Amino acid sequence: MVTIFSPDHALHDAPHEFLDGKLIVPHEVPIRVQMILDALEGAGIGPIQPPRAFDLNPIRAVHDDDYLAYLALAYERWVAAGGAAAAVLPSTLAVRWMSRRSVGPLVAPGYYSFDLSAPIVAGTYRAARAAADAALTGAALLLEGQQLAYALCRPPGHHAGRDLYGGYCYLNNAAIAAHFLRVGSWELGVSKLGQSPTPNSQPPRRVAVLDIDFHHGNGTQQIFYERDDVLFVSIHADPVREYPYFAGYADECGAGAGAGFNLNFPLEAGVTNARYLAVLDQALAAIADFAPRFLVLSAGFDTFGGDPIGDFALTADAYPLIGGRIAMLGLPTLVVQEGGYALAALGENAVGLLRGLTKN
Ligand code: SP5
Ligand code: ZN
Repeated sequence: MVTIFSPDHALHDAPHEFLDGKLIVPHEVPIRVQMILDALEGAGIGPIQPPRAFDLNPIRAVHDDDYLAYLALAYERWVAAGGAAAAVLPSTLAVRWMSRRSVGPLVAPGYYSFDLSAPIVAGTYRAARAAADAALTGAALLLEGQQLAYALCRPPGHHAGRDLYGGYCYLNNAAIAAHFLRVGSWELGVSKLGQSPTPNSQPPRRVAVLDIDFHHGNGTQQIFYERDDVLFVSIHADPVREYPYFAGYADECGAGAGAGFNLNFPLEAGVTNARYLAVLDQALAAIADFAPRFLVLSAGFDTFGGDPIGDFALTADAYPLIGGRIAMLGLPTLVVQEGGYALAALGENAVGLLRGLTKN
């Protein structure tokens, strides 16, 4: 089992986030991944490697060019136009009947984001690129024959849509990796893989994304909503009561060719280990039916009972069991780090999940 990690994550360090009208200390902080890294090293769970450097092509396959160009220069342009040096946060959001494109330096944040929890600082884009590179490196390792890789990504990604950031997420690491696994390296013009590509005549390499973060992966859902070659399955807090509120309901099943290839399991507060595992079994049965060639696991530990923004009741014992059940699919699996904010528990929970995944 290889872990892919870049110290460049620390370039993204938000000064604050808005929550319920309060400017608060951010939940999504650099020490999160340091806690996990320390625990992995302590557990001797396998090598930790830096990501390979990918060009923009595999990211452009998932995110719009204008969005990427915005993210790359958002902070400098914001500051030059008189925005607060602390971070980019919009004043006016594009919503429903007022969603015309307007992308001046102080206004573009409102066009390209959907909440006030994802400030952009000087190093945000570089950190997000490093996280996407970590996910892509993990995907490349699976394409090269590895059975399990862990992309220790930060910032996380599953709330980021094709052209929309929010929920601490800017680039959708899991979606970028899933699409890369789906199409292979050759279509993306990436020649760095140490293996000749599988010919296109081979059967389609369908990919499943299983999202076990506490929050619905609204960005990943959007990206694959009309596709039948990438199945998206998410187990999460019912959006009736929890973020992201406006997506993640059970009747969101996919559209067009993607009808039937999006599966949401919204859950009540107080979910226990036993309850979670029973729902996980239903999710895994759907994935097994789909018969993918690869699995991408969007892994958040905000399902833990002690998480400051979650309301499930999972204990540390749950994560090895969750990993063990997922491993029973027998699929080459890329674990992509998403949320989880109970700092002191993150290391144990990550090690637990990975230990479960490496059994049988
Ligand atoms: C990647 C990720 O986990 N992003 C989550 C972003 C959530 N931001 C809004 C959190 C709303 C918290 N509501 C507090 C409820 C306290 N029980
Ligand atoms: Zn989350």
